[in-house]
Amino acid sequence: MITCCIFDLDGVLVDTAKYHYLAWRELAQCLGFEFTPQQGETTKGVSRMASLDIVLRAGGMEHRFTDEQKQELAARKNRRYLEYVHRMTSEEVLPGVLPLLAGLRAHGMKLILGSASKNACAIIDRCGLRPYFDCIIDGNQVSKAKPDPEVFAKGAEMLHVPPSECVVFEDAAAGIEAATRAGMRSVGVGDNPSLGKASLQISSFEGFTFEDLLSGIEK
Ligand code: B16
Ligand code: MG
Repeated sequence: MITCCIFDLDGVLVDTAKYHYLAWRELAQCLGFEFTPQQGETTKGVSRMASLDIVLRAGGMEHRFTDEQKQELAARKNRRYLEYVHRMTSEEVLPGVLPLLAGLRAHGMKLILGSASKNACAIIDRCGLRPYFDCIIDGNQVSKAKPDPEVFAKGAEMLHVPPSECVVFEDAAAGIEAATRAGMRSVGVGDNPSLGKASLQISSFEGFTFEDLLSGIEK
């Protein structure tokens, strides 16, 4: 039985990956090197400081900065990223998301947002998504990044739902692993072969309904 759906944010409900990438690329350019779209892919679902390490490694600068300087670089990237976020609107909610969230609520599902992002609240407010969620767990409330199950386990605990009744929607392999380690089923969203370990994989939410979810994960 499924009573609770947990949604990752970036790459599942909205496409903020493009803004993360632009902000990281601008930081890299300021430091004097290029950060390619392929390298940007590897920051998806990864925490801010771990993403900074990926960027610095791409420029051969992983040992150049003190921890304090790295905090300042991450803060600089985040200020730039927030300039993009503050221009977001509900137009940027990905296709099929709103009908699915409304359908899940109509069937009495509890809905949780489970994101690694410390900016998750700003994003869902900008995009009008906050009213759909019973509980929000973001990067400010967890100490261990995915694939650690903390973010999903904490959400289920807050709503007193057993993990076996939860299904997690994720676009990153680390998120699918986190769901499995939390004892939850998962839906991989997107065509990336790295999502193959999910209980069900779908290309997008377009046309995807509560009934499709039930039949897909019970297989
Ligand atoms: P912030 P998710 C993740 O969000 C993003 O996928 C990842 O690219 C980003 O580095 C991370 O949040 C931290 O974001 O810098 O805003 O705290 O996919 O878990 O919703
Ligand atoms: Mg994601």
